[in-house]
Amino acid sequence: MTEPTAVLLMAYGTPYQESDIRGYYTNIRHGQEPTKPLMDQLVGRYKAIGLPSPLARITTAQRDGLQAALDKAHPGAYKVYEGLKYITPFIKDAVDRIAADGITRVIGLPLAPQYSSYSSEDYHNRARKAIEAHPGMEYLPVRSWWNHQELIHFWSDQLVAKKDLTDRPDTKVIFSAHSLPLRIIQGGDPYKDEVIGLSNAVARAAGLNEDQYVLAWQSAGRTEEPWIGPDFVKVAKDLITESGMKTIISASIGFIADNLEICYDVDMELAKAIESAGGTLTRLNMPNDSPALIATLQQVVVEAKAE
Ligand code: FEC
Repeated sequence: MTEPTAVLLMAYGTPYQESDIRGYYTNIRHGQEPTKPLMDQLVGRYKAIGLPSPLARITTAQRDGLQAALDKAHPGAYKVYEGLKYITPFIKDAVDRIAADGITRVIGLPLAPQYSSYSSEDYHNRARKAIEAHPGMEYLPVRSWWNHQELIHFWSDQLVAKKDLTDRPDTKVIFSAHSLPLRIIQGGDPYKDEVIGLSNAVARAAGLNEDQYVLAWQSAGRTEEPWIGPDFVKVAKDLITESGMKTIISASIGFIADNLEICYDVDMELAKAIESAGGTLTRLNMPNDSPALIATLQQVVVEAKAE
């Protein structure tokens, strides 16, 4: 039997319990411990959504779903491993397990649909570094996969199902993705263009015209430097108070799972801002471990192996 190909599914990771938060946050901050106000703020956000964040369960379900789909279509050809950036099981742990299983060909697949040097390339760099300890391993990085039809239709199908609402003149769809420090984009990073590409593709597939949607940015970090804007909370408030909108449909197309940024930043912060401005929020479901997301990942893997 030929050797299977490893699929290294790489995700952000999330603290499993309150005592994990400091270490996790320190890892995100490149080894710099958070100050007490920053810690209090983050602990408060996690407590508000309830620990652990659903992200932990969903990442594992995505791994299991992808493994099952690949087993069905290509029995014995792929073995899927989960490796996280900021908490266990780390990307390095997954690479060590791949090596222990005697597999030498690794497809690196970040669970972030759009490429950015901050997220995607950092996943790949961590994987490449871990692989250096295992001579003879071949690494096949997946750059980005936002333009897969299954993913586009996952989002557009939900908008089509809400056509009665989207067609109303007082409804606006806000597509959003995680903001990034402006310096990353000014350095030539394609992230912003890929997010714009996905929002336009979803809008087109849903039959929306340009007046029916806007793109905004969410969840900017707590740092001094400027981040990509406009922020989706301000955009939503302005749409209601200045443009007469009554319903905001939020589609966080930059993410693929219910996580802190969805359960807190959208479901609590954005919802509260919209409500206090006198409007109503409708939030589209996230891909999570849906058949559409699993089919997308499966196709990405098969294409990566064929390249
Ligand atoms: O626990 C959970 O459910 C949430 C996990 C989580 C995901 C996530 C995704 C992305 N982030 C991206 C960029 C940045 C930049 C900074 C930053 C900071 C944080 C903090 C937490 C956090 N992120 Fe995150 N992000 C998640 C969680 N993120 C917690 C620290 C507190 C805060 O600032 O809110 C700023 C730090 C730095 O300068 O390095 C930048 C991007 C994504 C989407 C792509 C991906 O998933 O890799 C981009 C999920």
